[in-house]
Amino acid sequence: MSVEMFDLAGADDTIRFSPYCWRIRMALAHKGLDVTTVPVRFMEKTKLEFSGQKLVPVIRDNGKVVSDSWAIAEYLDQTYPDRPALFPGGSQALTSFVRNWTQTRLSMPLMRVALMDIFGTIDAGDRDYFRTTREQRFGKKLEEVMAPNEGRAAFNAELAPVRETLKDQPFLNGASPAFADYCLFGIFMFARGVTPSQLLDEGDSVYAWRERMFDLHGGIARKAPGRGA
Ligand SMILES: N[C@@H](CCC(=O)N[C@@H](CS)C(=O)NCC(=O)O)C(=O)O
Repeated sequence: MSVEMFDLAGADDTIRFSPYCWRIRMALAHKGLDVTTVPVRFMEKTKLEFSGQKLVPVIRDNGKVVSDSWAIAEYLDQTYPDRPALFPGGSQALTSFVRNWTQTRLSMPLMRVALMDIFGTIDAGDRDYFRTTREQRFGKKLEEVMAPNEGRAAFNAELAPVRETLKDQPFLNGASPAFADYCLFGIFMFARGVTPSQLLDEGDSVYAWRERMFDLHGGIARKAPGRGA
């Protein structure tokens, strides 16, 4: 039986752009588990009522319901210990650093590049909710958050330690990918889902890593519909 995964969707519900959901799409593929995704738009939270909270991703696996991407990754390693590990060799604590670093340092520069692209990607019925909640969060109008050139430069500056690391090894986890890679990759899949803006230069070690990530697990990420590269 396949794992059911509730996943944030745009107006075109083949576009899945949540960075947290992409972490889990990749994690499920890493574990070799079949998945059936259920698209959820912002105004369709009733679909999540069974989980007792309002955010995606949520998975249902053999009747077990788990929400929150980090809790899901832990659940998958605990439940499927004989399959490739998401936290190999006791790497969970350091992976937590990668998770928090992506969220605290990369999200905001990316918003400056792509916030209005998200607005253009989501369903018309989601736009009032999105504008209200995000303007509360950012303390300004969506349009005032935008500063694409500065955002792209800041995003690339933040990637400096990743860039250095990936000059010496193919994945953040080392010779093969693990959840640390998926935490960062989710950010790029979010960008690919919503924006045609190019974030990386071709000669960049991060660009080469992202290409390797696109190709993992039968190329599920490369095949996913999106508005960008
Ligand atoms: N800590 C949660 C965060 C999940 C989260 O923020 N999900 C966003 C999508 S990227 C969401 O469901 N947003 C719905 C909303 O803002 O109403 C995780 O790691 O799963």
